Amino acid sequence: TGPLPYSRPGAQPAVIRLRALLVLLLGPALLATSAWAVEPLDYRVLAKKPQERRNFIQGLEILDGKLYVSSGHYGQSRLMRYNFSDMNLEVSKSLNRRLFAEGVTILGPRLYQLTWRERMMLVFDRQSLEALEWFPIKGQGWGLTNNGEQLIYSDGSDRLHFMSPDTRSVSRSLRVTENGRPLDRINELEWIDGRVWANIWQTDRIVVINPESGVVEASLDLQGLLPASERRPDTDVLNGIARDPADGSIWVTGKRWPWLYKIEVQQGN
Ligand code: DDQ
Ligand code: CA
Repeated sequence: TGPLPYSRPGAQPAVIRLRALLVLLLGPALLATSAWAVEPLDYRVLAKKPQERRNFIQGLEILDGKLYVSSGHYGQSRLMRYNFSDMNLEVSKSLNRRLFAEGVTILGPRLYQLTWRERMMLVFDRQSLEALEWFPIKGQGWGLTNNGEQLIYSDGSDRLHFMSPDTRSVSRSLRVTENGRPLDRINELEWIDGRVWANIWQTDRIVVINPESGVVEASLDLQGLLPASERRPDTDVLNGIARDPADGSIWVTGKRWPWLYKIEVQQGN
């Protein structure tokens, strides 16, 4: 018996080359149908609460029965705390008129509020909301949330930055992709069940991002949530996501919207 044809010297590299070619050609196609597949989500409105229309919502968070709102625009930027059950405004702090307020989140004993082009992170005492200090950040400040350990912020690009509140330096920057392509204009954020939910600026869409891979795993289209009849000339885009840790409910709103909506999200088709 002679040698098998494919064990002839020189034949094996050709087989390997063919296999490499197949992986190269089929790999992306396989990824596109599995790892990259964006699951469409559906929603149902369960409840709504009236909201001050003047609030240009840039950050939204709920903790211990309180709703924290960061409202933007130069000369109008504020940090507010409402008693969430009756929406009674408890604290309202006006920022310096040169600051444009962005995302807000509470981690440990501090509340953090981002500013937009000023690239400053403002630090407040969580209880008293007394301003304590500020520190500079890399890039613009857009959305802000936390995963219990790190602050996570967006800067208007396709990146999410992870920052320890102790070191105050970015330890990891994650590129967000949808169907394999960069997804930019990532705005308000919320950490929900191990994922980052994000508003995409100037769209009615919320995406669900895997915080390890940066892959958009699901997408929720909220077009039509605020009916045309309730819009005014100054009504701006969908922005603001908050999960109430008390019951896991999810609340969304927009810039100068009259309502906060409690939504239930299900798999779509
Ligand atoms: N951002 O929230 C998407 C980061 C910024 C929104 C800014 C919209 C109003 C612009 C007014 C600019 C005044 C110089
Ligand atoms: Ca939020």
